[in-house]
Parts: sequence; C-alpha cells; structure tokens
Amino acid sequence: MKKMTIIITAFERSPDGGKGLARDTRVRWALEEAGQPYEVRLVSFRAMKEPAHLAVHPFGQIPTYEEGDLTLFETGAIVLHIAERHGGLLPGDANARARAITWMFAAVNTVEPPILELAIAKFQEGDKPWSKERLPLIENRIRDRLKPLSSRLGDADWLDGAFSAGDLMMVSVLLRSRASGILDEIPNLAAYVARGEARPAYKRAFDAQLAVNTGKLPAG
Ligand SMILES: N[C@@H](CCC(=O)N[C@@H](CS)C(=O)NCC(=O)O)C(=O)O
Repeated sequence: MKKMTIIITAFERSPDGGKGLARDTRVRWALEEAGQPYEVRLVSFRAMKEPAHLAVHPFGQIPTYEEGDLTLFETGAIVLHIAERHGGLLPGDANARARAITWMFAAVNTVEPPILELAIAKFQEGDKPWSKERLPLIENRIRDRLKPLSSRLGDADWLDGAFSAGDLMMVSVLLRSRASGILDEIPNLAAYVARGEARPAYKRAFDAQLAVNTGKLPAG
C-alpha cells in the first residue's frame, strides 16, 4: 500500500517567536517519536479564518493533520491517532494503554485550561480594570492542578512507567506554564518537563518549528 504523506499546519509566524509553545510542536514531537516524516503547510492568521482552512479546522486554528483522505484537528486527537498507528507512544498492554490515554485527556482537559486562562488574562485581557485582581486567582488554579500532579509523579521519570503519549501531552501543556514561574516552584515537575525536552525527538520538533520562525530553514 502506498504510504500517504502527512501534512500538518503551523503558524506562518508564531506569536511566541519560536519558543515551541504553539501547538504544532506537540504534533511534530509525536511524529518524531514515531519516526514519521511529515510536511508542513504554513498559514497566516488571516488564512486560518478563510474557507479553505475552515474546511480542515472548523474553529480556524492550527494545527491540523492530513493524511490521504483523513483530516484531523485537536492535538489530543492527532497525537492519539499517531500513537495508535505507530510504535513508541503507547504501551502494548491494554490497561496501561488506557491509562496513558487517560493522562492525555488529563493534560488537555484538566491541566491545560487554567494555564490557557492565565495566558488569555495576561495577553488579551491585560488592559481590563479587573485584570490585576484576577491573575493571582488563576495562578492559584494552576497550582491546584500542578501540586496533585507533582504528588502523583513523585520521583518517577514518567507518569505511568515508560514514556508515553500521556507524557508527551502533559509535558507540552506544562511547558506553557513555565513563563509564569509556577512550573519552577515545583521541582519534580520542572525536572519532568526538562526530561521531555531532552528527548531527541522533542529537540528535532523544537528545532523544526524554530527554523520556521527564524526563517533559517525551509519548513518540513
Ligand atoms: N484545543 C486545540 C487548541 C488549538 C489552538 O488553540 N491553536 C492555537 C495555536 S497554538 C491557534 O490556532 N490560535 C489562533 C486562533 O485561535 O485564532 C488543540 O489542542 O488543537
């Protein structure tokens, strides 16, 4: 069977300037862990809201994933798809696999929301009169998620045995809390994230998105 080319979308110019926080990085990382080559279609903020992109992503966002007839959006679903079809991201044992998927959902559904809320409060609502009072409340909501996560991780390297797509998603989400200083308040979580960043596959993913944002190499 002919192998389909995988095409993902990413920001033409990421607002973070290449710090790896745009969500295409987690998809690139999963593809690198799985040893799958991919191409990147860069989209501008304007193009993201136009019909051609909305046909691929109903909310007009990045990243998306195309492989032959299949089109996906939502990084949780994309990473799960990659993990289910290729080795290296999900354990073989059915129960361990279900637990790894549980951590993926925990990352996007339980840990990411307050982290995202803080970014919105700072960068989109920072000029509102109530913004200053609200920030510490959201910061505490992040701590309310990170502390139990830290307790569960303990001194283990990864959340449930070997590195999995659950860790990939969790590290990706936690990276977005580093700028607030909250991640570094919790040493075992900071070390967990650093372990993720030290993986060769993460480095390749990071470098690829950085190259796009610094204009040093062609995408893909
Ligand atoms: N829950 C979605 C979030 C996607 C998302 O927020 N993408 C951001 C980039 S990291 C985006 O496209 N923002 C531009 C916009 O929403 O207009 C996922 O995990 O894929």
